[in-house]
Amino acid sequence: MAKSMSLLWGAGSPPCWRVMITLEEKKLQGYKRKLLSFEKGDHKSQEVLEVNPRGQLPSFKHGDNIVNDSYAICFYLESQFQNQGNCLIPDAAEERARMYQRMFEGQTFYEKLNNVIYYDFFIPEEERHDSALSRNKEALKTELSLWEGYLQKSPGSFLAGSSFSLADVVVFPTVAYLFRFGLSAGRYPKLGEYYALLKDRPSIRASWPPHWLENPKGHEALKDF
Ligand SMILES: N[C@@H](CCC(=O)N[C@@H](CS)C(=O)NCC(=O)O)C(=O)O
Repeated sequence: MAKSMSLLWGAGSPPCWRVMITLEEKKLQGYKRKLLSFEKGDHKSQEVLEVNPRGQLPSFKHGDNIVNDSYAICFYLESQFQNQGNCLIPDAAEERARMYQRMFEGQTFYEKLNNVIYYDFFIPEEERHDSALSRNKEALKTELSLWEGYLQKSPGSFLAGSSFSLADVVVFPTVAYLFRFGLSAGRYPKLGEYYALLKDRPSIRASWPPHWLENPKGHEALKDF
């Protein structure tokens, strides 16, 4: 089954990482995958554009079915392979509600993080303002308090509750980036515990960004948060 799947991916891309975690959780190892370089502009190549006209990664095919958005791929794989590997959508309505809520809030979390750590990358030099970056930092701090609170109130160790779910699949890469960029587990203890619990989960280990393995030392942009 996995042999009819192909994934075009980029190292360190959180959307790609979500898909790779899901493929591992659903025991779909053995899918075809090709690592492309953002630096070389591979994501705008004909090979990608044929699958994904947005020229973005991930780009994913299962047989003739094309699904490119990371959330869509995660839902697609979970529904097509419901009885294979780990079930990633909880049965209980209470946990399921929390899973959907945290998944979609996870997009805001990801955006607020990018607005800080990739500010210089996304904003042309002549449009950059210290005041804008400070505002983005304040917005990320507010976001961090929210997630710290969610984990504190969760009835289990995971975002939806007692079991690992699609909420963890999509949000974990954001949390991993926070710590890669120097977030203090002392100041955000619940996020620190969550990161420590999940980082060695087999699906996450197996899909860890290869350049992070080669260079375990991260950055310091969030050191003083
Ligand atoms: N909503 C998409 C976003 C995918 C995305 O933004 N991919 C980035 C890499 S992390 C990309 O390909 N960026 C290159 C570009 O937009 O030109 C998803 O979640 O899959």
